[in-house]
Amino acid sequence: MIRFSVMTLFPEMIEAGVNVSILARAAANHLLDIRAVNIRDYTDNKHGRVDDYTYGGGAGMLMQAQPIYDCYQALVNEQPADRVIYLTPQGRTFDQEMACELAGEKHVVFLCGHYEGVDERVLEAIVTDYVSIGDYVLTGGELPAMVMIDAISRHIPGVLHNEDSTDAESFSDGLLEYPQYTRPEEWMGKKVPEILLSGDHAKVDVWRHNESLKRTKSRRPDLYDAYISLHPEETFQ
Ligand code: 6GU
Repeated sequence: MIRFSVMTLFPEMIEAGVNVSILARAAANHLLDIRAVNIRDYTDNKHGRVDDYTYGGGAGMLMQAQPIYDCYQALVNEQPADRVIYLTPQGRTFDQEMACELAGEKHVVFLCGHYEGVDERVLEAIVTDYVSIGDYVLTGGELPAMVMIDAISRHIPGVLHNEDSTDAESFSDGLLEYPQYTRPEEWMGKKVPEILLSGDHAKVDVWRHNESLKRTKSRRPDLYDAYISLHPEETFQ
C-alpha cells in the first residue's frame, strides 16, 4: 500500500479533498493511506508560532525550519520516505509521466509551503524533488498536493475499477481522447455518429483514432507535432 503524507498548516483542506469519491473508496479498500499532518503540532514555540520575519528584510513571513523538520522526523520514524516533494512554482512541472513513476513508490511526503515561503535550510535538509503544477502562482501547496495525489493514485492497480480506463484516456499514447456519446441516440437534433451504432469494432477503432488525431491537432498542436514526429506515416482525412 502506498502512503501519502502531507505536511501542511491546513490539514482539513487536504482531508476535505481526498476523503471523497474514488480516493475515499481506494483508502477504504487499503490501496492508499493518505495522512494530513499539521506542522503546527510540532512547533517548539509556546505560542504555536510556525513563521517569522525574513533575514535581510522584505515583505512577508517565512515558515521556520524547526517545526517542519520535527514533523518530517516524526513521519519518517514511522516509515522511511522514498520522496519528499516541496510544492513550489519554482519546481519542475508535474506531468502524467511523473504521476506514473511516483505510483511505484511506497511513501511519498509532500511539504506545503505558505506565507512567502520556507526557510531554505530545511528544504536543503529534506527535499528530494521540487514540483510545480503549472505556470501560475497559488496561495499554498495544498491544492497542488491534492492534484498530485489524485493523478498518482489513478495509476495504482485497483483504484480505478475499469483497468482499461488508464489506457484509452488522454495522454496514454500522446494523443487526446476521442469524443464519446451515450443515450439518447439523438439529442437537441444532434445525432450520435453513425459508425458508433454499426457494431463494427474495427471500424469504430479506426474512427476513434482518427478523431483523436483531429482533436489533438486542433486543441494541442504541440502534442500533435510530437506524436507525428514519432509516427511519421500517420495522417488523417
Ligand atoms: Cl506547487 N505551489 C504554489 N504555491 N503555486 C503553484 C504551484 C505550487 N504550482 C503552480 N503554482
